[in-house]
Amino acid sequence: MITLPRLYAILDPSFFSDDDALYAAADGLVAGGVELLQYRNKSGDARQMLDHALGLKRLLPKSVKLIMNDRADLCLAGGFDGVHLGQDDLSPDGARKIIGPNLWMGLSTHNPHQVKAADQTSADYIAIGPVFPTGSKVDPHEVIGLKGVRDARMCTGKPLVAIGGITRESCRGVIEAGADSVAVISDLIRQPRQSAEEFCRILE
Ligand code: TZP
Ligand code: MG
Repeated sequence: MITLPRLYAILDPSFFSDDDALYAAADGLVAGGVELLQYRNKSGDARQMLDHALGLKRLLPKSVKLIMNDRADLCLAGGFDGVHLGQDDLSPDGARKIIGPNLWMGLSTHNPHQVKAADQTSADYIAIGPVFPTGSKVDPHEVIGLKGVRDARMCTGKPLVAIGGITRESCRGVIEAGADSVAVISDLIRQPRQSAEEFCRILE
């Protein structure tokens, strides 16, 4: 079983003005203590995604685990450490055929039924959310609240990542509800290094 750090940072290029700002944010996050970073790009094409992936890989220390959202092929091409799949992406079995037995695979879920199903797959961790309202996802699922995190915890022994609207203020309660890790986009954007440091301090 894998062990996840408490903070799982997600970097989405649509929140940054250009590539320099994206890489500066990545650098700041890692300086602030981030050890697990997902690259999530919902609007760029595959070529831009691979460019960013290779850029991040070159820039960041080897100790930082890099996860590619949605795309098992770009996970491999970018030399990433794992892939994160949604319910409408390649199936866990399909993605596993591409990435092999050793790279990490995460699976997004939104209710107990999906958590139980994900628990039966080769996913290394399960994400649950949105815990709170979020502005970072187009057409988000229904908010599940801390009760949704507690319910998900009852359905799996795999590492559980909570996502959606989680802030420095709310993160402690999310871990206390049973999550192993919190995935965050918005509350890391404005001051990546300082925010990451604060998350890490609060969650240590
Ligand atoms: N999946 C569920 S909520 C969400 C994703 C990708 C967005 C999380 O971003 P934020 O800004 O931390 O709410
Ligand atoms: Mg996806």
